[in-house]
Amino acid sequence: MERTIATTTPYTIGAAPFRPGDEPDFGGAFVHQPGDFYRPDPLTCTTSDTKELAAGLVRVLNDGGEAIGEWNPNLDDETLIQGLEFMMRLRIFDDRMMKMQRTGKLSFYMRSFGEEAIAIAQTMALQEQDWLFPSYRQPGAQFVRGRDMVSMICHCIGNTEDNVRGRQMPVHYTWREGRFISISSPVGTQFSQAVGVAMASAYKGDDEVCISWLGDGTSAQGDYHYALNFASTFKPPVILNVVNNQWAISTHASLATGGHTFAERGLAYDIPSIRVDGNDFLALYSVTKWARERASAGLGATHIEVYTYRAGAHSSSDDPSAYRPNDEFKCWPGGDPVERLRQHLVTRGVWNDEKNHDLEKKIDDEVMTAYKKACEFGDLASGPFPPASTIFTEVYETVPWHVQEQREELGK
Ligand SMILES: Cc1ncc(C[n+]2csc(CCOP(=O)(O)OP(=O)(O)O)c2C)c(N)n1
Ligand SMILES: [Mg+2]
Repeated sequence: MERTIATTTPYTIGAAPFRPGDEPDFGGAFVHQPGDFYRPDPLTCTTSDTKELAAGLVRVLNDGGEAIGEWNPNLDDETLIQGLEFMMRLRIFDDRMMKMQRTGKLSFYMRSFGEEAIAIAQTMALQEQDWLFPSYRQPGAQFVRGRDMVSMICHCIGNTEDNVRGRQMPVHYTWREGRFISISSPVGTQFSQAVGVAMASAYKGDDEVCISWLGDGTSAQGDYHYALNFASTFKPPVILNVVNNQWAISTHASLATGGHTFAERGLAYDIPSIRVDGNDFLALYSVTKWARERASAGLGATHIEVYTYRAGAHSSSDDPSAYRPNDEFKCWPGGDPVERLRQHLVTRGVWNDEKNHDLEKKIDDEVMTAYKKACEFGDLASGPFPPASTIFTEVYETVPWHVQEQREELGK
């Protein structure tokens, strides 16, 4: 990094490369190009075989929209168009929900802007029986698993049809049927939970792989290390992703690494580790499929750094213009994940402006209709909301005496 934070130690601590007013310049392109890296056999690959993959960057889509190299997953047109539709749905959904937040119809919101490919490509590469342990930046996995949008919006409003009865912050989804584990506000807890469930899955002999995601900032939590430690020792079927989107609210990722890539940290735990372009749908799909194959064969965990850029604000409560140049995301060498897959489909001759326009319109209508339907079960301004009694229900199988006492005191 060019700039350093003043420190009393002789060490240099990384800082954000650009601040408001600076001209952001990431060098125009990534150093690593599609086709640069070999794809080791997932069934014989050792940790040391992945050293270069952990330091480098697996990419498939080149700047011309072509799929290049050994990591090309060779997906058919239908699967790719489905992936594009899921990503467009997430982006349109996010934009609409953000507008709802700004007009007082939601209390809080978090978008996946710029990171749409991650949860979508990775969940598409898994099997239905696999378990998802997401952070708040992977709601898109629910679209892949077919969650009803009305139910998602009811949760964000916290109305009577919210499946968690207003107990969680908006965007902290829970969806049992989709094996989408409840999102935790204290960041990082999902990593060790994923490893634990994967250990149980291996113990029972089930082919149920767990996947989890946490952010660059969150990887500084102990939870990250507990998870890698157990994953290293017990070799459960788990895929552990660090989504390096450059920012942890206003703290730059360089403060969390100390020079090496996030992926390289997995090597020290003897876990095969790969760094992948998080804006490249095909590369993400391919690396995740590779990791699943290892997990399913009983070969243990894979550690993945997903290299991307958080294009939007951290949340509806954040103003990034206070700590980074406004147009920094436009200079990101990874580009826009939705545009890149769209360009690939155009290059294959199966997509055009008209199809794109029609799909956008269809999704827009779908989101508006879902929002209106959700409001029939209560809106933020006037309710109705879940009854106060739900503070005491649906958490404990056997209600502890002190909670029972509180409930009686409230008279609900
Ligand atoms: C244990 C804990 N510490 C702090 C916070 C406040 N907090 C919420 S999100 C966040 C930043 C996380 O950044 P990162 O892990 O990079 O994920 P990103 O938001 O970039 O996806 C912080 C500090 C929290 N929710 N939980
Ligand atoms: Mg981050």
